[in-house]
Parts: sequence; C-alpha cells; structure tokens
Amino acid sequence: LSARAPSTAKTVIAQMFEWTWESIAAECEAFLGPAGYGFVQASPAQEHVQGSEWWTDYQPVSYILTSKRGDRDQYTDMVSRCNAVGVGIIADTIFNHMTGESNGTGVAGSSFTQYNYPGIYSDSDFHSCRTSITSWDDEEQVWNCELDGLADLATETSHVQSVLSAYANDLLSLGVTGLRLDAAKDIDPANIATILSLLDSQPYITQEVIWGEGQPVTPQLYVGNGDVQEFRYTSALQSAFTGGGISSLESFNNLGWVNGSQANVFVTNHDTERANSSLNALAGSNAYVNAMIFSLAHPYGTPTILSSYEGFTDYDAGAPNSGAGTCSGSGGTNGWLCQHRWTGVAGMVGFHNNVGDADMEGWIAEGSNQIAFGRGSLGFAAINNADTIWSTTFSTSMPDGTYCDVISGASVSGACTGVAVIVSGGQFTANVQAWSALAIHTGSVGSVSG
Ligand code: LAG
Repeated sequence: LSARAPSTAKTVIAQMFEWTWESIAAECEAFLGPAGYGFVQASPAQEHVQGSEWWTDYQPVSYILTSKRGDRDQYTDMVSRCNAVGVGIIADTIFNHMTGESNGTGVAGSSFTQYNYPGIYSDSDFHSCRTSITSWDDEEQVWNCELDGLADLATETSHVQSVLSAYANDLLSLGVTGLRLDAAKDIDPANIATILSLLDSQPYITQEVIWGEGQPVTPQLYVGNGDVQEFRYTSALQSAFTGGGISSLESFNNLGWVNGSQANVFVTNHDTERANSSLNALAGSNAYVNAMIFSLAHPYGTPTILSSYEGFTDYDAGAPNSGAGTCSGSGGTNGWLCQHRWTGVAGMVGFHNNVGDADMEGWIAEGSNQIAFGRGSLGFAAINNADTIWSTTFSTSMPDGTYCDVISGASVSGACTGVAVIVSGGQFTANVQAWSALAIHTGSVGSVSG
C-alpha cells in the first residue's frame, strides 16, 4: 500500500460487491478478520437512483448515506465492527459525476433533475460539455465530457471540491480507512489532488484509471494521489492463464506499468467479470482460481479479491437475496460466490500476510505453464496451469520442517487437513496436480495428518 496507507501487515482487499452493510459486518467477524484480510472495499454508500440493476449505485443523487445496501446507522455499525476485527473499510466514492437519468427520486427520497440536485449542485457545477466521451485519445473530452451520459462534475471549482471533500470527510469521521476513486481517469488528477488536500486525515487511496493503448490519460499521471488500479495486470493474467503461458509472468517491473508499490491489482473486478475483459468464475481449467493464487503469491501490487454473485452473465442483474451476502464453509450460498472463502484463496491470504515484502527468489518455469518461486525463506508457491501432474523436487530456502499446503487445506491443531510437504536440506518433493497449485509458508506448519 502507498504512503497514505495505515501501517499494517495485512494488505489484501476483499471487494464485497453489492453486499449489504449488515452482511459485510457479519462476514468481517465470521471470516474476513480471522482469515487475515486487511480491507473490505464496499459498494458506493451515497444515495443513488432507484432500480433493481446493480449499477444504480453509480448514479449519485445526494451524499446522504442511504443506499440499497443500507442506511447511515448500518454503515457506521459495519465500519466499527470490521475495524474491531482488524478489517478497514474502503469506500467506493464517485467524484466524477451524478446521474445519467434525467429526473427522478433517489433511494433516500431526494428528487432531482439531471444537472440540478437541490441543495447540492446546480447547472453551473457541471462541465459544459453535455455529450458522452467519444474519443479516449482526447484528454479534454476524457476529463470534461460525460462518461456514458453521466452528468460530469466541474471538479476544478471550489464549490464542487468542497462538497466532495465534505462527503469524504463524513465517511472518514465514521472510521473509513480508504477510498476507491471511481472513474478517476475521467477527472483531472490535479483536481483529485486538491480534493484530497481538503481531507481531515490521509486515507488509503486507490484510483480507477483503465490504461488504453496510446491514450494521453495514463495511470502514471495519477500516482501522486495514491495507488492506481493497474488493468494491464488484469489483462496479462487473463491471456497468460487462458493459453498464453504463465511463464511470462515473472516480473512486471520493466513494462512501463505503475510501480508495484503503487499498483492495486486484481484478477477481476465487477466490471471486467461482466465484460469478459478478465478471467471470471466461469473460466475453464480452474484458471480463475490459479490466477487468484498467483496474484496473492507474487510480490507485485496490492491485491484485491472480488467477492461477487452468480448470474453476472446477465449484465444488469442485481444482487441475490436482497443483497444480504451469505457463505457457508468454503463457498457461497443463495447465489453468492464468496470467492474470499475459497480454500486456496483464503489460504493464500495467510501466505501473503506471512511473506510480507520478502523478495521473489528462485523463479523456475517448466515449459510455459508450470511455474514456481519462493518469497525469501518465508514461503514457496508452485502453480501448474497444464493438464498433466507436475512431480518434481523443488529448491527452497525455507527452513527444514513439515508445512501444510494452503491450497488443498490448512493447518488445524497442528495437523494438515490437506497435503503435507516436508522440507529438508533446502529441498522438497511434491506433486502439483494438473490445473492446480501448491503453496507453503512458515506460518502454516503441521504434521502429516492421519
Ligand atoms: C466505473 N468506473 O469508472 C464503475 O466501475 C462502473 O461500474 C460504472 O458504470 C462507471 N464507472 C460509472 O460510475 C456502471 C455501469 C454502467 C452504468 C453506470 C451508471 O457499468 O453500465 O451505466 O454504472 O449507472 C448505466 C447504463 C448506461 C447509461 C448510463 C447513464 O448501463 O447505458 O448510459 O447508466 O444513464
């Protein structure tokens, strides 16, 4: 995490997409905290347009903290209960725009017409370009015209800056730890800097800036404000894990991407899982799971794990179960996927926390789809994205001992519920199953069960 982040050894973010505040609070206590997640990115909190589609959240009507996900009291309760178990809340904030809808009443009862939100904004608070962005090669348009017809806030004005910073300060006063800046790419980074300078404390910042070939508005322009979401990572993992070959993924340092210390990375988010611009839960050959394991094993970036719901193939479909997220054991129920609980994913959160910022060492690739590497002497991961078992002897600087593979199980009361790996003299022999992985770390020791 960037300099703005609170100091913590736990940096993995779970994006609890469309979960209600009450269900997030319960999941912090039941699973996210104990598993070692550092943060939850929650859906937008502010009043938005009505409708059953999930994306109503992204059309703000006011900054009253009432949304389909819950009200202000429930939001406050979520923040304090998650904080209490070591999980900070990252609020998804929409600084770029208000509604695309031309008029209506928001979910908290505020009426509006587009460009006129009584008591908050009037016509002159919006950019004069009242048409959608058509060319991403034109910086002027990207910053000053409309994203998908959404009323584009004049973020260079002191009124808009003071309204947005007051909204963010309200969230911070409730104990929020970080902000995801939605559509940051569509805001001049200098305006974001001014808004952030008006905040009462320094939250973790992650900015959504989707890189596009040859475009003038680049992720690099935003690093002065905080972390930036590096979508080239998302694309690279999609192509590598679906045939391109994962042996290409050793380093992301000399590709012109944002530095790993300022990159927020993910296998998928709520937009890309719907758009097929990333892997998603429907990917074959366990590629989705293996890619998440990779993102938690590799040192580049601060990883986010999306936790979403079935039925995302229907682009508009809102959350199941009225938004109340439910999981059981290592999976989801009632249409929720609960990726954050999947055994290998949760196990790798422990791995990620245990290895910290230890360097990658001893990278090996066997063909183009079998890779392995250590993280100092604290952990070692092997990923097999091929259809044959990978049986070999690996070299590691981990100390002699018996370790529980965190992909097939865990260490429970000193015994491995899955595979046990014996490291001796800097080596171990293991079978990495087809389309699977194996990962051990010094925080997961055990004995052979049985
Ligand atoms: C984001 N990042 O920059 C969010 O990650 C993304 O989910 C948001 O779009 C987008 N910015 C605006 O905040 C989502 C949906 C859009 C939806 C929009 C506003 O992906 O599909 O647009 O939220 O609700 C919808 C309709 C559009 C229409 C627009 C305006 O789908 O067809 O033009 O509303 O009425």
